Amino acid sequence: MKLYWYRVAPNPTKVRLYIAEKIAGGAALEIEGVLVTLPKGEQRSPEHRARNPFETLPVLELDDGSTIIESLAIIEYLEELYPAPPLWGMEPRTRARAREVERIVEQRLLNPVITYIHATASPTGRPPNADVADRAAAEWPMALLYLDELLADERPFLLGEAPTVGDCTLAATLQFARFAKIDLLAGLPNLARWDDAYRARPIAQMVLTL
Ligand SMILES: N[C@@H](CCC(=O)N[C@@H](CS)C(=O)NCC(=O)O)C(=O)O
Repeated sequence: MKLYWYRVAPNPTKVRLYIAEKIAGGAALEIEGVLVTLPKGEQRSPEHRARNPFETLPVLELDDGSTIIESLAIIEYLEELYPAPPLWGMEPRTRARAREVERIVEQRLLNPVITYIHATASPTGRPPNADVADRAAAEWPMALLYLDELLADERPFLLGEAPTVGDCTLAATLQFARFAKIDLLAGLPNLARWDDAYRARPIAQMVLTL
């Protein structure tokens, strides 16, 4: 299998963190990484469009040449192939909670952060739009407060003692915010502690560069 990715871009980073967590937990995942340089527009090349008509990353290419073009679908596919260690948890209720928290991180935090960054100083050259940026920035404080409260009992990961996919999505989001010099963590001590601890882990350091 091949994973097409670019550094710091949050959706590929989420998948790369997921893969790193799985390998660290003993999964025999063998995936070759292939860089697609987003600022140069390589995602719009005919080769990449053949992999993914939406011109985005990540893309997982299987050995038969077919592709999976949504980050969460890639994660679900790999999780079914390599169930151990379980990155959604073990029990149905835990798995539902892990999926719920991951959706909150992606939809209420990552997506507005991406929208804001592309509407202010887009790394891939999209035009600025102050109204879009303002609306996006109004969306994320509630998610940040929710996560800060979730982490108030000093648990090491969002769901407790072991990482789940939401931790990968959150770390990818906070790295992208750092790249754009947006301080999301002011006044959120629990989230700031989670961020420091997550980034200090060797697994995270294999993937995160900021
Ligand atoms: N819903 C998709 C979103 C993919 C996406 O938008 N990826 C960004 C990088 S984080 C991208 O490739 N953008 C290309 C561009 O801006 O031209 C997923 O979760 O995989």
